[in-house]
Amino acid sequence: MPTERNTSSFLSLSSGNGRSSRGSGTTNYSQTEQESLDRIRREKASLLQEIKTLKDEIADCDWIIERLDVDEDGRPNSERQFLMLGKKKFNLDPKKGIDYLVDHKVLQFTAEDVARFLFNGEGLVKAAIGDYLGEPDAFNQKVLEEFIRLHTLSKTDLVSALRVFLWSFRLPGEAQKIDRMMEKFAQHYCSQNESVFASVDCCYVLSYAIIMLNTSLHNRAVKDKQTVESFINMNRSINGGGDLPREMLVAMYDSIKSEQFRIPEDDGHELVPTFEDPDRQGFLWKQGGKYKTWKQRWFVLNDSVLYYFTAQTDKEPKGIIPLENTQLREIEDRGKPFCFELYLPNSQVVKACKTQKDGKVITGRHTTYRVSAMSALEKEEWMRAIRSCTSDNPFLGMLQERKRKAQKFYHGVVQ
Ligand code: 4IP
Repeated sequence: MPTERNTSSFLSLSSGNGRSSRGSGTTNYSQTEQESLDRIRREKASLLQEIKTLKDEIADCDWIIERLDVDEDGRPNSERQFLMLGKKKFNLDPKKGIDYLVDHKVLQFTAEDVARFLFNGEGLVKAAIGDYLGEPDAFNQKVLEEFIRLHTLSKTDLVSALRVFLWSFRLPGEAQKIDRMMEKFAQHYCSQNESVFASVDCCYVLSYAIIMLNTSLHNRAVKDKQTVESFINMNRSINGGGDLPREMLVAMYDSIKSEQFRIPEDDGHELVPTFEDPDRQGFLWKQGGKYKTWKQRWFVLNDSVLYYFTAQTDKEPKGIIPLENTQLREIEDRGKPFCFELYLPNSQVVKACKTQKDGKVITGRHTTYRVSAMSALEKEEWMRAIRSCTSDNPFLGMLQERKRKAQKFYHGVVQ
């Protein structure tokens, strides 16, 4: 609050009228100053009165609203309040939230009603929706089916359908859960677009390929961007043993290239991890392919791809090894301790590429990528991190299985 002295100095600045002399210790105002001061005091008092009246009115309204919404013990009493509280509970613990809403008769305990609530989604955390839909419990699974059914996908191309579907909740991180959701999505898509794919497996595999393509094209850290030809090759024979129309795959590629998927990121599960936060990085010794010399290289494991660099600060990797189909084993080597290696069955060449000194990119020549860690512990940690990206990974394993099924469908069913 301004003191009288403050007010008077304000007056002296603002009025600029003639003023009386000021004695030391007491303040004398001119008549004009005094009149202004009185007027301001009156205005201030009137404003304070107005503020008080408004505050009282607001308090009255609050009181009325509260009385309307709570019972005499002060507990929420209206559907609106139950709904608000239920949503808050759902975001912290989805099952408890649904139970609360059912107990308070905001929701019926039917898969349809719960699915509609999740599909509407207002005020709900998308990760919590994903967690609830991913639960293996029979009721949750029924809700998942109803939830997916609420998406109208007919006459929608697969990329657009995935854009809508993957935005309605956050995919959980667990392989089995992702598998269940993508399976039901593919079933629903195929039931609404009957003649597009030869099988649900084809739709499932292609959906996953599209998600991977999105990562490849839009994750700045992925240097080796997937080309339209490699996208087409990747999806060879998945349509009941035959190929999908080239124009369809090209259109999908172009759509993803021009507009990346929006994926909800409101929790810690990363469907699309970034290179800034790799799964693991550090120095390892790597044995050469043709000449078995050992070179110390900086390795980065990110998004199921192992990169190696000559120096830690290098921007361009020297080599890139996608891990999807590789296998991993511990190995003894006479030259180096703490060894393990990536390999393929039947001594096939491991899919990889590397940049030569002249800058030319060529395919790798290794039948095994043998590396040596700096300690037993580092070896263990590297192996654990790599194993989660290789074919030992349950989701990638499931995807491979699905791909095999999609490719065999024609021979198995039609012939
Ligand atoms: C080289 O040996 C290096 O070990 C290379 O590693 C390796 O390439 C070569 O394998 C291997 O012959 P020398 O340097 O003694 O010639 P780096 O590229 O890390 O320097 P990659 O990258 O494939 O391991 P081949 O298979 O390219 O010959």
